[in-house]
Amino acid sequence: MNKPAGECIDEVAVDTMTDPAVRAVGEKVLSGERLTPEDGLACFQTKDLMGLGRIASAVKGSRYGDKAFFISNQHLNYTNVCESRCRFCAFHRSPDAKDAHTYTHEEAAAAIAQSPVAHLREVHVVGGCHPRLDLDYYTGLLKALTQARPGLKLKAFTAVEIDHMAKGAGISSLDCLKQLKTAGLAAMPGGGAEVFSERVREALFPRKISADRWLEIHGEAHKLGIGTNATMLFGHMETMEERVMHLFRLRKQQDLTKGFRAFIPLPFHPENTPLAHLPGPTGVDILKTIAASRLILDNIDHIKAYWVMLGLKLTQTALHFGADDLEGTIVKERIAHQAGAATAPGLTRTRLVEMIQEAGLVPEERDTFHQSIQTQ
Ligand code: V47
Repeated sequence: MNKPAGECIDEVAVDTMTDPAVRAVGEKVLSGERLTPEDGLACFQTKDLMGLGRIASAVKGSRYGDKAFFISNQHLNYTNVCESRCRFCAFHRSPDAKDAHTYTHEEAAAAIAQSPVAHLREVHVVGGCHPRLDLDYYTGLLKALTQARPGLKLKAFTAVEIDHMAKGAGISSLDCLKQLKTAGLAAMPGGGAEVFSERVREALFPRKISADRWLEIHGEAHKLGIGTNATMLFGHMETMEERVMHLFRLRKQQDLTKGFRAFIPLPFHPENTPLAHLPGPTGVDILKTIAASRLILDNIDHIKAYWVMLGLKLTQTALHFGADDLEGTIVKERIAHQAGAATAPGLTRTRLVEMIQEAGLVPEERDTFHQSIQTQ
């Protein structure tokens, strides 16, 4: 499926691009040359949004043509209790907060058994770093969910949660991943990466694992055959150089362990956080970040435009700026909504299909492993 970008991009009129740095990026992409961090920075700094978008869209087109992918899935946040207390997060609660919740296995299984999604393929399972849950809770949760709907795939637990549960159990993260895999872990989501900068970590998420540790755990998962995703939370206090560094660290990790399936840029939502005075990123910034991700991450197949955080209209636009995937039906999203996301908590499969068609593209349903599913 993956043709060299040059085969599809040759009709992109590189010589009409107004920014010489973007033109140089286009020429490199055409000739199959990898971008440098300086090229990456030029993608973020350019005023030629349309030129950048045309290159990224052509690369997407060279891989997937007119297709855009989605999945019938449900998000499940088993707990909002979290001892990390990151400053960008409106989701976490202390254990004694009135609206703190932690699902029993039975409650989690019931939520999935009663899912409104007709052909549910995947559950995306994430929570906080709860001080009192043990490893049996996590393995039991995976088993209970699998029993609730046999055949379901579980994309569960960020590297942050894996580090937390391994420490609690006094075992290595590798052993922890092995036990989770045996209990039903099929894939890992990309959350918790935030932005790979010690400066920003110290200011916003000092209790969370470092970039090195996040990458190490994903590398371990890849070696066990567990595919993972990656994210970048952007539009708060990070610099463009830090974004570029984040993307290049992911590219380097992927060269080594090859297990990242998708990258999801997450635009910062400030409401109900200690950073509520910040405006969050603009639409132009979001589109540039999607396009730059597609171009820098030449070794990660899928770029998701996460409709929950982008809004439906910008998501449709992002599909023409290098993104090829929308995430899914979701049912009830909490993390972004607590931080002010104005989208619906979930979308029907029909609405996802319509959204893609309205954008002039061809919807293709996929599974957790990005394999296409024949739709009825
Ligand atoms: O880990 C937290 C981020 C992530 C805010 O892998 C925020 O398929 C914006 O990772 N504004 C959760 N972002 C979402 C996530 C995700 C979503 C969909 C698909 C996948 C996947 C992964 O959201 C957190 C954190 O990095 N986040 N607070 C906020 N105020």
